[in-house]
Amino acid sequence: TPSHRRPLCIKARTVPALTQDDLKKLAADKAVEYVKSGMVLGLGTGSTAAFVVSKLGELIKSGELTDIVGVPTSKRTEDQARSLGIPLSILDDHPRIDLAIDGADEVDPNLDLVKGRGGALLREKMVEAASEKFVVVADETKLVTGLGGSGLAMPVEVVQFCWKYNLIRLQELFKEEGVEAKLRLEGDKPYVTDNYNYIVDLYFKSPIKDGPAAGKEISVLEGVVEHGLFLNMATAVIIAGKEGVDVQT
Ligand code: ABF
Repeated sequence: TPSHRRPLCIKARTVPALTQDDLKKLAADKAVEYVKSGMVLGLGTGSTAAFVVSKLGELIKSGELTDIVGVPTSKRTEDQARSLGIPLSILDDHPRIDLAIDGADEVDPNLDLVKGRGGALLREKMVEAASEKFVVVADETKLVTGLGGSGLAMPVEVVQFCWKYNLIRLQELFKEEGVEAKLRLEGDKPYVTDNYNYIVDLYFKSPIKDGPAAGKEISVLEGVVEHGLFLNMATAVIIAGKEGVDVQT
């Protein structure tokens, strides 16, 4: 058969499916577009935020971003940023942050968040509350219709002193919802935060009905340091999914 008469057979190119890490990186790259030279940046914690920090490191190294100061939200992030040559500071010296970029564990339709499964909730909340803009980066697996309803932990950082007493008080607080409270462990020892506290993880059976009320009730308990409900804090959420990157504000 002459070649022009042969049936045309176009082999479909198989595009490899995006992995969860690819999605996290897509969200991170999009968030870094918000960064301008001269900014003081809150540097988040977790695997998605780590992609942000590494991209920032690249841009600073190449000279595309200059005069950046990073305020890290954990010792892990501090180590990563330092290894990439990102100039660092703390809230004491930079109490006003232009933009914080961080991951989340759950994102609801109001852009309210559960954070802290990575254990850095206290520093994250301090830094993000001090930020003029707070951009969240996440892949689509983090989207929920109601906070706490994923069956995964809502963390509460508590002082080590009489942690069991506080664990029971937290469980009592949400007795009607049938919440189970568990001390977070690392191996067979309690997990210790960067601030030398423990974490009590709360497992809700259904979404938290009134987030602000729950947050207040938790916060007033003596010995509670911080909780993982980040309400009314996010300026924008960048969600990467198989269909593309979506920015919600
Ligand atoms: C931080 O890292 C935390 O608030 C949250 O717990 C966690 C999310 O991690 P990852 O991006 O690895 O899912 O943002």
